[in-house]
Amino acid sequence: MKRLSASDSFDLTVREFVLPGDADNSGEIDLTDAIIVLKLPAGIDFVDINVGADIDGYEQVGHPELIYILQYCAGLRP
Ligand SMILES: [Ca+2]
Repeated sequence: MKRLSASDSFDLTVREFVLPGDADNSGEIDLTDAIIVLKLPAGIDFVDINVGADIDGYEQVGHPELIYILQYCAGLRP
């Protein structure tokens, strides 16, 4: 095993925790997130949307996220 010294360098990837469904990155899932997602197909931009709100891995926020958010708010999701 190689010992590290002060002159060694290495790459470090830091991943920010994101809450799926949290469209406004407020730290919780609520109806505000649903409203934000509803605005997108209506053509109303929300510039600060949290792309980490994606729940299905398609790196987009849309209907699947809206359904997830509404189910979460209704207590149907843990
Ligand atoms: Ca939120």
